[in-house]
Amino acid sequence: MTAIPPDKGLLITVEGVEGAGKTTALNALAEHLTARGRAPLVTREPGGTSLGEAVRGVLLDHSGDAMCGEAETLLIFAARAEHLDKVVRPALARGEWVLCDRFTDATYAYQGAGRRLGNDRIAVLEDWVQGSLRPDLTLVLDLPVTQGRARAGARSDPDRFEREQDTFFERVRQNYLERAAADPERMRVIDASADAATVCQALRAVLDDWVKARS
Ligand code: T5A
Repeated sequence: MTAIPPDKGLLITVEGVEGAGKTTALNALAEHLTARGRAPLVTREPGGTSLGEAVRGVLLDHSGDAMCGEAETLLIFAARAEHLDKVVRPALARGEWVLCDRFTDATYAYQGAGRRLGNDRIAVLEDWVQGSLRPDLTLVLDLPVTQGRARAGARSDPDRFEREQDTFFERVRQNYLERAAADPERMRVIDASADAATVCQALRAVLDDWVKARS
């Protein structure tokens, strides 16, 4: 295991099905890192730039015609290319730690598995848009689909993804778990079914252990 040089930028991503508690987790992790003198740049996908936020609006909007999976995937990678160019790569080059709410593992899970486009086509776009850039650490918040949907379901107007069937989200969840099992060094699965305080405590512990192992 290679030690992290003190001035190295790091990309840490948080993933999970709908209502897994990513936003809650990100806030807790940002606070935790800030208290340790490592205030991260917090951002999200799709989004993080003006173009990315506009694309996010298109992706989440449920009022238009149904969008095909290929168009959806290309829009996500267009937003990602802009995000990497304008926000993520410059921050990493400055030696900052970037905490990102979803990244390409979400594309494998939602478009590759959920939309059934398969991993291979996502991998081609990942290589093209990202080159060799991959997250250093990915925290996957895992919980049963029905529990996550119950948490997110309090919203009055579900977005285009939230309108999908449970079977779609089961494929999403399965893909996250399979990818994490195949890459345990980078991807850590956290049981997100407990109360928020317990989940945040578990996340802080995983992050601290991960950093400590590389110091
Ligand atoms: N997408 C994204 C793709 O399809 N492909 C991609 O490549 C990418 C990058 C938007 C959508 O984009 C899709 C996937 C998404 O559908 P998003 O905004 O990250 O992405 O998606 P959401 O999952 O919809 O984000 P949410 O804000 O709904 O969920 P969070 O952030 O996981 O959950 P959070 O923290 O807002 O919590 C939800 C509710 O649960 C409570 C919170 O207080 C809140 O009310 N809560 C808990 N309750 C009990 N116990 C806990 N442990 C709790 N943690 C949080």
